[in-house]
Amino acid sequence: MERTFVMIKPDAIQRNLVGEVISRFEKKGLKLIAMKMIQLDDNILNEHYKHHVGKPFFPELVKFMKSGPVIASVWEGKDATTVVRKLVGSTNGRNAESGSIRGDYSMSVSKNIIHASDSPETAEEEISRFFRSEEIIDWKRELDSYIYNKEEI
Ligand code: IDP
Ligand code: MG
Repeated sequence: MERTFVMIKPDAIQRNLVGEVISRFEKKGLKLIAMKMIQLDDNILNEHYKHHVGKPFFPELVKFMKSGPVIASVWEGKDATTVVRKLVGSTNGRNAESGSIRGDYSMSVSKNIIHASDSPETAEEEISRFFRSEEIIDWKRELDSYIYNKEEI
């Protein structure tokens, strides 16, 4: 089953939206297989946002992402990356579709609640950046037969 990486950003933690965000993934039927609260530093942010290094907003992005803890998590499901990106919505909260997490909770292009991997390849890279293999739990979910049909599992 595909795995994807999700990080709840400092703005969501400050705004008490952690439960709300996690709840959306749970209710959709994604399976939580790893989670921890961490304080990011320059090293990991330079790596995680390497495609944005040098852009005008990069220093502000790093400052924001270090302003408080984040919650890193791994979710498993069929086509998990695509499904999660859809639930998250587009980058700018003001343009994000209503019903998506950013569309419902963000007014900003930067303070946008959540990070989610943009492809299955990026997801694997991000998962190994933030989690050791023993922190990821391969547990059996009894409800799976109500969430997927036989061909989908
Ligand atoms: P994504 O989070 O939707 O994948 P990316 O383009 O990968 O968007 O950008 C990573 C993060 O950098 C965004 O979530 C946002 O916090 C920040 N960011 C992106 N574009 C801008 C911008 O134009 N101004 C300020 N911050 C930005
Ligand atoms: Mg991105």
